[in-house]
Amino acid sequence: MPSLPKTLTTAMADTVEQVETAIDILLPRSSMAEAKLYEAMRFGCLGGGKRLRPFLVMESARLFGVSPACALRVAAAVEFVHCYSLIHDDLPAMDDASLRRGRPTVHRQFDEATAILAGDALLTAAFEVMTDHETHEDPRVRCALVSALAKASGPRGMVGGQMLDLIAETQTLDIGAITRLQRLKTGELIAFSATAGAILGRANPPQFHALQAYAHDLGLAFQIADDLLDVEGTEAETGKSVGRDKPAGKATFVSILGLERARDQAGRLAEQATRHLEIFEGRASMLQAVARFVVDRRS
Ligand code: GRG
Repeated sequence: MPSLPKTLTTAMADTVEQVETAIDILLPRSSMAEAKLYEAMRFGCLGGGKRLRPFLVMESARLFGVSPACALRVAAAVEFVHCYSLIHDDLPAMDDASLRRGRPTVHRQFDEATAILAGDALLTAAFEVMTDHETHEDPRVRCALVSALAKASGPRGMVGGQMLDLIAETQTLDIGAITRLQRLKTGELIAFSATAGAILGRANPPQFHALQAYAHDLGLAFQIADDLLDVEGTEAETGKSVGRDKPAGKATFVSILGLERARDQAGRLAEQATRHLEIFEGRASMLQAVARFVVDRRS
């Protein structure tokens, strides 16, 4: 009898388990004098989180028959970058948050200097993992992955977006400027994740562009949903400090569009994202389902 198709919930839970195991192996405890650094890195990476970016890596890789062991290394690397960004975003100089994923933030659990170092170390560890030959036998593929992740994380991606976010605290942004800010701050890493499988599996240009277009819409839908959660979510649901010190008057998709239009827009983007994947003729159904999940989620 053929096995029943996995539901999205089961598939995401499988990824959570696999990525936790991979991180546990890639970031072992240390008995050296710097053991505290490893503890802080593990605290910031293990035990919580939806693992959305790893899921996008694993599912995009599956489309091209990439070995799950190789894909899992890239999935762990992108989660390292994501967790570094959360640790640094929570610091007193940024959001000064006390809760993350329902637990104390890394600087509260350890101390500020250790949290800065744990974030730095996670970022560099991500590139160490990606350049290892176990990630892919072809150095050109490893180089393409490193280049894409560096672009998504640095000044032309996440860090650039975070700078725009700081500037937005003192300036009024219009919808175009907010879209660009969010595209850089969260969209580029999501786009890297959804196209990493295509790089690993040497996809053809139409396949690559379909995943890029999907990721573009998914990233925006994700951010609008995040803004909606900031307004509608409870601390128990989101695991974040409520009223996360957003300066009053700071523009978001919700403050500009209003709740109703923001919800509609997120739904429309999710539908549009799924349509980009029709080229895969049903084989990308998990990626299509995750687009809906992103807008319906409560955390
Ligand atoms: C400080 C270098 C630096 C960058 C910060 C991405 C970012 C830039 C900060 C994250 C802060 C934040 C809460 C952004 C809103 C969108 C977002 C990335 C939410 C958290 O991502 P999820 O929902 O979290 O995927 P989990 O916990 O499920 O992994």
